[in-house]
Amino acid sequence: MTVTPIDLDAIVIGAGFAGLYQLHRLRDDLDLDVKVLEMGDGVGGTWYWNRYPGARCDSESHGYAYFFSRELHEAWQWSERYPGHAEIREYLNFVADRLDLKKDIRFGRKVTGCRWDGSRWVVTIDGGEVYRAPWLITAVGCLSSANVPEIPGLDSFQGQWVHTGQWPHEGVDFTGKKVGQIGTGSTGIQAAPVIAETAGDLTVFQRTANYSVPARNGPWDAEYAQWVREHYDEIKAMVHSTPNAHPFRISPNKAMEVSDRERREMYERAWEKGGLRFRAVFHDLLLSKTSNNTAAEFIKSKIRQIVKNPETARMLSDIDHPYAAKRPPIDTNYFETFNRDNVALVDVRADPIAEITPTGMRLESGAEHELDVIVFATGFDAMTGPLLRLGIEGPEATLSDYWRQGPISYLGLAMPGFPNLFTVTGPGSPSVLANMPVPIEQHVDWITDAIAHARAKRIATIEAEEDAAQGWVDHVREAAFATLLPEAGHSWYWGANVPGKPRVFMPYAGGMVRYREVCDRAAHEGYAGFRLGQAGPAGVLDYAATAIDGPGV
Ligand code: NA7
Repeated sequence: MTVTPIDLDAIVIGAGFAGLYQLHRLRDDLDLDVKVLEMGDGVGGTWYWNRYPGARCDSESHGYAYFFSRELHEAWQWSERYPGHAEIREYLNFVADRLDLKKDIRFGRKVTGCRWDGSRWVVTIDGGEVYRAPWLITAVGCLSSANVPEIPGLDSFQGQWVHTGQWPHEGVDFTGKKVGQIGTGSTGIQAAPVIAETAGDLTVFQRTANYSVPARNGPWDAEYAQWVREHYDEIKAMVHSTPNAHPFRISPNKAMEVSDRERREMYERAWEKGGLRFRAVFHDLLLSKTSNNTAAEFIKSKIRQIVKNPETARMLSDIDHPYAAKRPPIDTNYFETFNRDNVALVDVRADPIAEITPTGMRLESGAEHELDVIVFATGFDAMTGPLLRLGIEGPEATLSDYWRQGPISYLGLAMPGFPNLFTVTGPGSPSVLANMPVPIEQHVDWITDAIAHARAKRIATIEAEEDAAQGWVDHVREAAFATLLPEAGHSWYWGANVPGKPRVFMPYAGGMVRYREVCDRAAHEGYAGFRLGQAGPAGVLDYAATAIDGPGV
């Protein structure tokens, strides 16, 4: 079979927040011929796939949006304090329609390989299509590669099993069923209360107990919506000036600088206010173990107050890491759910899962749990997983070979040995430690400027230098070790949730403000840390489409 490749100026992979904005910038500002290749049948990225019960963003709505356009901001109104998954898809569809983006998105395209042919990227699609372009930008998100643990016997299970990150669009009917949920991260903590409402029985299998703070979600009243519309500049300035890019300030106070009583009252107020703001009550919660202990103990005492069964309360509050050293969840009635008659908690650290049987689950002790549905709220092969599954091959090595000992990237944006490939929110960027749309916009703007620079100066290739990338990897590590984040060694920030994955702290913990400055400096210094290759006489930017052999030859 002969395939005629589709030649473009740039290819973007993924149609979530990042891919949509990248398409807009390259097409509408640089006038490039660009297509987005998207595996799903609609826009949304992470939110296209994560449709599990209770799926909702932990960032507050007014900060979880694009800030590049006042007009878009004023034309959209969120309905609740935190946006639910369906409303986020509505928002992204609204943006895509307003900017007329969908005509340049190819849906249902699963990328199977990306190979540099000497002057451009050749991207192959499951089914045979081939796209080629000198610029390739991955906008595949950090949490899009579902992690289903390899538990023996899963194939034999006669009931239904689902992963929260690949939730069936038609939903799952739990009515009257015996449901087992594995996992108590942010996802499991959101899902369990909603599943429990219709399930016959819900058993939550907990390996690591987790902190959680009430989200205090609720509808926005018209007055608040009006305030948000009228304060675009202030909200934008706020998300651009806080280290975590959320629309609230982190207190300058240290936890041990106030009296015990004051501290307790401040935590109480933050608990009532709810959400990730709890972490912002003191600025040193992730810097001082003593300070962190005060927050940890406060939350544990709340768990013990809420949960009536003392043994269940003990298991839920037996938490082994500092507060917020793993991604801190927020919830709606998570701990309260364990007071329901139809909900049970099982400690699978004390008694690990041995196998899945045709009718349920068996633990190492021999205890059997009969189940109709198993929900894997077991997280993702985060940050590197979505990139590695693209089959990226540079001139000298594949990305999986290059990252065998862990991800190496300069600024989380580009890798040595992979010219003209940019990764939005790649490993080494602040991404998941920040309110995602803000770093996404910053990355996309930076990448767009770099491509504009290259085109203006007839630069054919931009490639991160090895020294710069190694230096950045060291800096990312240092930034993490300046905090308590490394103390949760089993978190996905470390890749520890996927067996065999190298243990490297992946996101940049130095904060968005500092990160933005570093990126801007590199650009202002003529893309310091990048090797810039000049175009040959023909120029890399114009070449005719030629037929190449596709699969099946
Ligand atoms: P997480 O945070 O990775 O949580 C996954 C949960 O699943 C966590 O409780 C794990 O326990 C548990 N898990 C994973 N594998 C197993 C096995 N084999 N047996 C028992 N328990 C297991 O993923 P989420 O989807 O909740 O959240 C991901 C991010 O999405 C979140 O941080 C936000 O940024 C949004 P463990 O802790 O590893 O012992």
